[in-house]
Amino acid sequence: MVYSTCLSKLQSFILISSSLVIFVLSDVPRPRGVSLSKASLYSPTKDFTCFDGTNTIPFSYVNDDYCDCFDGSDEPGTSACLNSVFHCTNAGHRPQNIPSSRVNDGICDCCDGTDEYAAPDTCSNICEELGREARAQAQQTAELHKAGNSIRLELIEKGNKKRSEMAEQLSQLEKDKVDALKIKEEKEALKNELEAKENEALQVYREAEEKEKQKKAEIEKEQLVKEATEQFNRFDSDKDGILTVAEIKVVNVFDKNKDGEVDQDEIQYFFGDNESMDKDSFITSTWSLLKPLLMMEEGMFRPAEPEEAETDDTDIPHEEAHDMEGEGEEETEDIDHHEDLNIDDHDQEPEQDHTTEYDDETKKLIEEATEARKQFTDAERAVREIESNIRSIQQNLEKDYGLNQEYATLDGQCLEYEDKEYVYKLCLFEKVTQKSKSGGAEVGLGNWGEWAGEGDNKYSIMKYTNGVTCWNGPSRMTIVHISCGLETKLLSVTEPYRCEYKIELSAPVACDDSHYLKQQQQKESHDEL
Ligand code: MAN
Repeated sequence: MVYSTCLSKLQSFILISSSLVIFVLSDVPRPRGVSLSKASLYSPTKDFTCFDGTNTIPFSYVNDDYCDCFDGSDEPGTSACLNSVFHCTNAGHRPQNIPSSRVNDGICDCCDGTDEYAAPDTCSNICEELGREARAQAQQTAELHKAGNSIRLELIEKGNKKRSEMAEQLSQLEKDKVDALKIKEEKEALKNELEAKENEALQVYREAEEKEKQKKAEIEKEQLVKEATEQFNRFDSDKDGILTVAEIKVVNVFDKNKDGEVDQDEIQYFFGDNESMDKDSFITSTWSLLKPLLMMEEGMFRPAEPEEAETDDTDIPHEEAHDMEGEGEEETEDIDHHEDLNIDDHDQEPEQDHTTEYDDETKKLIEEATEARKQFTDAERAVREIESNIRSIQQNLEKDYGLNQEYATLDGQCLEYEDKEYVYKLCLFEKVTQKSKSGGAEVGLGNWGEWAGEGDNKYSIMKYTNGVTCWNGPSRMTIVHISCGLETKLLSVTEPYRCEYKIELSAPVACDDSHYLKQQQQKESHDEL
């Protein structure tokens, strides 16, 4: 410990001659590693106070290769403090600040070589050469900005023109909308009036049709009662007006499963829990169960003449009919008889529908109302179209196209970029997409979101968000960095993080001459510090 302290002091002594005593060659004498702007803080005639105010030391301790200040401000020209900064003047090029830890480390950090003063032969001063190259480069960039800026000025002019045209269109559309709404109202009133007349005329037909329908239903009902009654009378063999279990047991149509007898399940099916059934109950409940069976078994049947039906009922006793089951002639006769009983005339009468022939007056009213409906629909569509145009112009006018509307004419312009795997498409202020070269659907990498640059550089970064959701992850999004270039084109597309894409876009619109000059000046004055 003592040894190391002694060694450190010895080193300090050796270095004092080269660090403290030797002031840098410039107008203002200052310790090594100190910038012009901080020179006044190091006065050889006074004690030195650390920048953070935590310690005051004799001036001879400055650059003595021993760290006395927590902030490293006493050792700008040595590597004694971890956190101090060495300033190289770099005459002929840009001044530079480097961490003092790099002082005398055998590597040339400053182009003037001053960071390696312990071995002066290590580095040669290449600042003039570098400065020349940098100035040529800066000149080129300035020229690019100048040329780009003139295109940008044209874009500004076009952008402003486009905006004022849109504003004009908008006010014209607002006027058109007022007119279109008026027409719509008129057409609606006319439609209502003509529809009322049409309705009144059609009402007569509707009532007639309704009456016809009712009549038909009544006939059908009567028919049903008639055929059910006929069958009831046939099965009611003792003609007492009551159908009993005994009476149906001998009629084979009640033998649903055709096993040769009408069993308990079948009786239950047709009679429910009743032992007998009067005619009304037969008509309302049993007939609907029986009729399909009769029709299936015996084909379509139509009502027989009352006399014939009477004859049938008396001529064919049920017992006999049952006994003769499967015996051909009688059975056939029975079937024939029922085939004749074609009571279902439903299909034979065409349905009364709206094919009704209307009288000429009604026809004229329908035509007029139809035309009025069409005109109203057209008027409605016209209003909707105007409203949709208004909305889209308003959306455009609300968009931020830059401080001078310089981006306005680029809205909707699409640019493509291909890499090995994908074709990327950026439609400015709309969306970004990606399409695999090996096929498949287009994948949305984001929709226009906002400007995302900071401060004065707001309009140099675009953000497109809410793209297609990444598998097991968030929605895809794209950041577009815009730099000055004479052509509007995509320079690169990368995916620095999964489903987060970065596009480099060069465009004259980003060549803002005055902004560039301002930035350059700021940089230069910062470098001087
Ligand atoms: C697709 C492409 C890629 C993306 C993956 C994520 O293959 O959109 O860019 O990284 O999906 O699963």
